[in-house]
Amino acid sequence: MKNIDSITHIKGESVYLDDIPLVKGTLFGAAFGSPIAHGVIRNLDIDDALQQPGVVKILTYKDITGINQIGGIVPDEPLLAEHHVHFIGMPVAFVVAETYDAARAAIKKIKIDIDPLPVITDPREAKEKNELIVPPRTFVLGDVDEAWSKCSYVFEGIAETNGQEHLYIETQGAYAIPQENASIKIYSSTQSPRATQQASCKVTGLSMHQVEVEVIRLGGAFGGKEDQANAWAAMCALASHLLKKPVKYSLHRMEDMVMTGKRHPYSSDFKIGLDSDLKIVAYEATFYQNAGAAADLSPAVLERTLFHCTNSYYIPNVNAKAYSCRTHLPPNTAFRGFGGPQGMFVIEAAIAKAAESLGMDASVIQKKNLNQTGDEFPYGQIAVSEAKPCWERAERIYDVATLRKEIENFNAENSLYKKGLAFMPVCFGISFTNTMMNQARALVHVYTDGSVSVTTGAVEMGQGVNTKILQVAAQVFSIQPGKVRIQSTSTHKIANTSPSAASSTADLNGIATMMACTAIKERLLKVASEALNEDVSSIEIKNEKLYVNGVDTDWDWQRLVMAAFLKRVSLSEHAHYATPEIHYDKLKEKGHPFAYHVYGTGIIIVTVDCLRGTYEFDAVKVVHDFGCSMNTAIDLGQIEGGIVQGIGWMTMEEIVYDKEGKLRSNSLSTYKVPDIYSVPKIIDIDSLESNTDNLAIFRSKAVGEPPLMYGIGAYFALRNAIKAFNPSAQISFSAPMTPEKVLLSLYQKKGISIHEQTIKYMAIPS
Ligand code: LUZ
Ligand code: MOS
Repeated sequence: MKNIDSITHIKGESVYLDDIPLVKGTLFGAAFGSPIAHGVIRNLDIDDALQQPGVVKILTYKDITGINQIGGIVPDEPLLAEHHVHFIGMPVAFVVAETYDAARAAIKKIKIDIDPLPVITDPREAKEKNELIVPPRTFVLGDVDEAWSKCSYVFEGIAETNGQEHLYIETQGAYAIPQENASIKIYSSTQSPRATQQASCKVTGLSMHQVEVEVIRLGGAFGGKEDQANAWAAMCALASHLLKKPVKYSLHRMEDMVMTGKRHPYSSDFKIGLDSDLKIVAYEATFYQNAGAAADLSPAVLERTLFHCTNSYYIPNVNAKAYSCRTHLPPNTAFRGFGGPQGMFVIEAAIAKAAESLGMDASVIQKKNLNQTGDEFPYGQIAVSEAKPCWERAERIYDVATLRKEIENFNAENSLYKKGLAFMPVCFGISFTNTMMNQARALVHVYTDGSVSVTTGAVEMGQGVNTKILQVAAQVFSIQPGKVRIQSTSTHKIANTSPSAASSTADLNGIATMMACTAIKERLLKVASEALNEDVSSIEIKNEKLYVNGVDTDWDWQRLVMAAFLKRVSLSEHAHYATPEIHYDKLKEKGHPFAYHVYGTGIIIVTVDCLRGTYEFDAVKVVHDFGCSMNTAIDLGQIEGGIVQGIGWMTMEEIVYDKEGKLRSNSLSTYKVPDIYSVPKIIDIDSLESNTDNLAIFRSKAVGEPPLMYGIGAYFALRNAIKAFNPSAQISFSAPMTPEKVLLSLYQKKGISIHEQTIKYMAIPS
């Protein structure tokens, strides 16, 4: 089935925040952000700005009617700065005017005096100064200290990954409209209507039943709107509450890039030990997460780094420690993979280091250590499925032996172009790591004309979740998809939702929908059974027709629904689903946090232009564990998009903050994202069908985040191509591998670091 949004998308009729018709009298807001990364506010002068034409009001923390706090996990984030500022772009004031132009012009007239304080941008420096967001976490399996002595080889190193801008096409924004009796309706581009509602309530002092957050759909989110959609909604809510006027704020792209957090950069230490058979015996890792200036979701992201620190491998002795380090950057936040990719990069770097030191291809070590059913993850969960089937199938169907020969021949024949290949296995745990969040609700109404309305907590953000939920309802009732409509997501209809995140939205909300539809169907069948005087078990609905013992009746769906209504049988149901079996003990750091794992193996092939340092990806060939896909078009789209986004993170996307904490890559002219030309020429996706994991909706495994991590292979494919040109290159494990870094590595001389060489090349003769 096609994505139900495809027609309106193509016609430009899909409704995003900026397509919602404006209510008369709507005012427009814009936030004034701190120009300095760290300091004490001495004076804020808004008098001049207030005099600007069209300006209605300028809100500061003093205007807050509730509490000045929007921190989700840790209460460390004021909506508007009071005395301290902690990052450039930290909102200090909210200008409300008759137009955006007027609001933004007034911002330029605000004067602020700040006594600067020292700025930290490096997580290791923050750790040294004991600037931690939360206490560190440590995952332990076996005993590494004892294991080192059993290792034939031990390697150590450092691995670093930079951040990543979400670059959702629709920027952050919200529109608050006052309702009668001091209540407010907010349209928001949020992944988490409940969190947006809660933050708006805290700041205004209103109760949750007075504030409705409604979401029609988002123009992308990727985690960037899991927590960071709240501030703008709270500002609009506060202004509309005070002024009794509708207030809207859609961020300008450059405001969005400066003021919001991104994927967390990490700097990590690793130590890996192997026996003579190349089995990984021990692995030690220390992760320094660059959390930015406030907690946001960092503690949860940190946890997922640890959960995924051994990726697809079984390692009997593990000690992994993670620090969430407070720096003076915008609070970093959720981003597809949620810390998992950062953890996986480090184990892949450790394996690559071992392989390069031992003079072999990393895939030899990777393959030998893939986990198997029955193996224990460092957090205590026992694997019920395994990594090998995807890997072996990929080797076979993509004929890797021949691919390698072709690459060898190509590299022998070409001196200025070199190819590299890397394997990237992925194992990703599905469920919010915070067990409490794994719950969802669905509200289903069957109307008397036979049409069906479904409302859940799921937010459609381009991932196709509404299509999948529609399929669930159509399938359970056995009616045409056209009879089902998925309604917008609203906190008044479905309360206390978890964010649409963690790849779990279709599972959680889909199963709740299945439960609600099943309950209604059971009542309908009972009505039919009484009317036809047949046993319930003999009756079934198929394609909108009623069958008794497989024989057609003259009853159709429509008649059945009406019969139930006339008998005063409820045609509505509100169902609640909570993932069974999962639990986690944070004190012991052991449990069974995931409903299941998604596996896959990607093979990435790159060609490097050794004169220019530029590169193209020839192919990404994947075997992905779909379980049993509900919608192949949508799932393939998720995988293709994830791969390209992962490659972007690993190669060209380079976030640059200077020492003062100022974002230098603050627009699309200085921050390069993959375009259509950087998409691999071939993306082959083969599906491995598995059926061991029945906690997925209709056994269709989650597909949102896992494929991003195939992109990590891009980094290692590039290393291999560089080594084919310059075997002595000492390349640090530092992503992204931009063309500049590739070029420097290609021509790196023995014993000279890239850094020294850059200085040499860039030295201007005096
Ligand atoms: N969000 C969250 C997530 O709050 N908890 C998670 O475990 C998670 N995992 C992936 C993406 N978002
Ligand atoms: Mo996410 S990183 O699933 O919001």
